[in-house]
Amino acid sequence: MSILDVKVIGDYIRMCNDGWLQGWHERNGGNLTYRMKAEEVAECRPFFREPGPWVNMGVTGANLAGEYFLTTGSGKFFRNVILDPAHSIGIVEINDKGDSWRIVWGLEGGARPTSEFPSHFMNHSVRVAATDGACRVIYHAHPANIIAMTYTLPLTAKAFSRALWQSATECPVVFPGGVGVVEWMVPGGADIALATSEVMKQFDAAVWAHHGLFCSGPDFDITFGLMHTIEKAAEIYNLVMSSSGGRVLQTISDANLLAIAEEFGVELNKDFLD
Ligand code: 2HA
Ligand code: ZN
Repeated sequence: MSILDVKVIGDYIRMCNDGWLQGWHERNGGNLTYRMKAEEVAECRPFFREPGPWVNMGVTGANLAGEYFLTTGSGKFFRNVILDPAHSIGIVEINDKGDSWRIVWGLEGGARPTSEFPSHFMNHSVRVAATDGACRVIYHAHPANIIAMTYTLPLTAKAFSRALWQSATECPVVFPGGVGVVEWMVPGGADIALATSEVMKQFDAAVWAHHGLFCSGPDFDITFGLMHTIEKAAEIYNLVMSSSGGRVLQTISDANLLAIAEEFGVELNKDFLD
């Protein structure tokens, strides 16, 4: 028995590899964090090592004190996670103030949690609050089509939510609240972490202009599915715009969107209807 036989570790590694296979993780692009359940921590604890030192994050999430997170490593390649988990990913414990982490498993050879750990951590903090504790996964990737859209559309939640909803009929069902947008910022620090977490108070997905996408959810399937659905819609949007030169003959109307929401019993964000 090894920690790699624990189900949640296998599921996490599978999600990393699925993202790699989608082409969303060139080089060291993207990062994935998962807030572990108490029983999952208990299953993994026999494999923990002497914890490393506490490292301050520059941000605080008091509601995450004492939690354990699975995280990808800074500078690590998603492509290598499946081959070498112990060097590519790890488990960190959060201190009782909710402002520092320490490594208890993995990230071997002096590795550290993802450079975007502050953004992930703040997003976890606001999504846990917004979902009554249901949110466990924060996923950041670099899918080409959603990034491309940030060059051609106004950087507003309304513009992106409408364009994506109208690009595929399933979209208003999968993300009826729409998606948020964060203007271009330097990645990796506390500023972009705070700006993104403001957006994530309202949305379960946030576009980072000219960079990528953050998605959140209660489990790996739902969160990966949200990333996949948004990127597929973005691909359709770009195909339509590039093949038509912007001369769209017909689209999914606001009345159509409302009809979908009614049929599927979801609450569409009315702020984004005309
Ligand atoms: O880890 O994706 O945003 C590389 C990144 C930073
Ligand atoms: Zn990134």
